[in-house]
Parts: sequence; structure tokens; C-alpha cells
Amino acid sequence: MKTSLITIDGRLSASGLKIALAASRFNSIIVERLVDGAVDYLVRHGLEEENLTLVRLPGAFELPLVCQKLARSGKFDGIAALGAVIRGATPHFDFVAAEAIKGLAQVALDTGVPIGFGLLTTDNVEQAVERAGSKAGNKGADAAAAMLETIRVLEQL
Ligand code: INI
Repeated sequence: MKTSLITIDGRLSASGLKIALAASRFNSIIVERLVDGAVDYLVRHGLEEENLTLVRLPGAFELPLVCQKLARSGKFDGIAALGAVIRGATPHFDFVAAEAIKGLAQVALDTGVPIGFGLLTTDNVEQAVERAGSKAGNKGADAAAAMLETIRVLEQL
């Protein structure tokens, strides 16, 4: 890579940031693992626990509204949205998943507050378990990592 490039990279220190996790109760067995993964990632990257707020909400459909309120409050540098929509669990999977995804993207764009996307959308429970701390890693930790990097990149732009 050319060394003369101006490159902006996010530092991965969470120290001094104020972060909210918004976590749905639906499919809580899975979502708790996502919460654990996000907390573990953030604390290992220097976040002081007193700067971390965990908000519980009913289901994925409620994530955008809760994240919008958190983002507009001005109290948080970033938010990680954590939930699990599992196709087998309901015929309205597609509606719930689509509205949650669209809504979360809209909140980030409207408010400028980075939102880590930690909403699993899977065909079955096995796939969700794989992404909640087993074979396929932990998407809660991944969402926290993406949020942190985005916060630090935006600070420099
Ligand atoms: N909410 C989820 O978070 N995951 C799901 O899989 C799910 N399914 O399958 O129905 C789900 N539904 C609840 C929805 O998010 C709302 O909480 C509910 O409709 C009340 O508004």
C-alpha cells in the first residue's frame, strides 16, 4: 500500500466513552449471550463499567424506537442494538426483521450516533446459537466492535 495515503483509522479504545446496549427480551437465551459478548468486548477495550447502560425492551420491533430515544438523549457516544429474530418462531419473521433493520439504519443516519447492529436474523435456533458465542463467534461482540470503530472514525472526520 502507498505510504503517502492519508489514512484514517479508528483507535479501539473505549475509555471515556458513554455507551448504551439496547437488548430485546424475546429469545432471551440467545440475546443474553449477545449482551455478554458486547460487555466483555467493551470492558476489555477500556470501557469503564459505570459508563455502560443496559436497556431491556420487549422485542426486535421495539429496538429502533428505543435506540432513537437513546441517541437523541445526547447521553451516549454509541449504541449497540442486540436481539434475535428467528424464522421458525413466527410467521411474521420477515416483517419484524425488516422493520427492525430499516429502523435501526434510519436512526443512525438521522441522529449521527453510531449503532452497532447486533440483531441476529436466522432460520432456526441452531444458527442463532452458533452466532451467540459458539461456532460463528459472538455477534454481540462484533456489534460492539463495529460501533467502537465507527465512533473513533467519525471523531476524526
Ligand atoms: N421479536 C424478536 O425480537 N424476535 C423474534 O423472533 C420475534 N418473533 O419471532 O416474533 C419477535 N417478535 C416480537 C416483536 O419484536 C414485538 O416485540 C412484538 O410484536 C410487540 O410489538
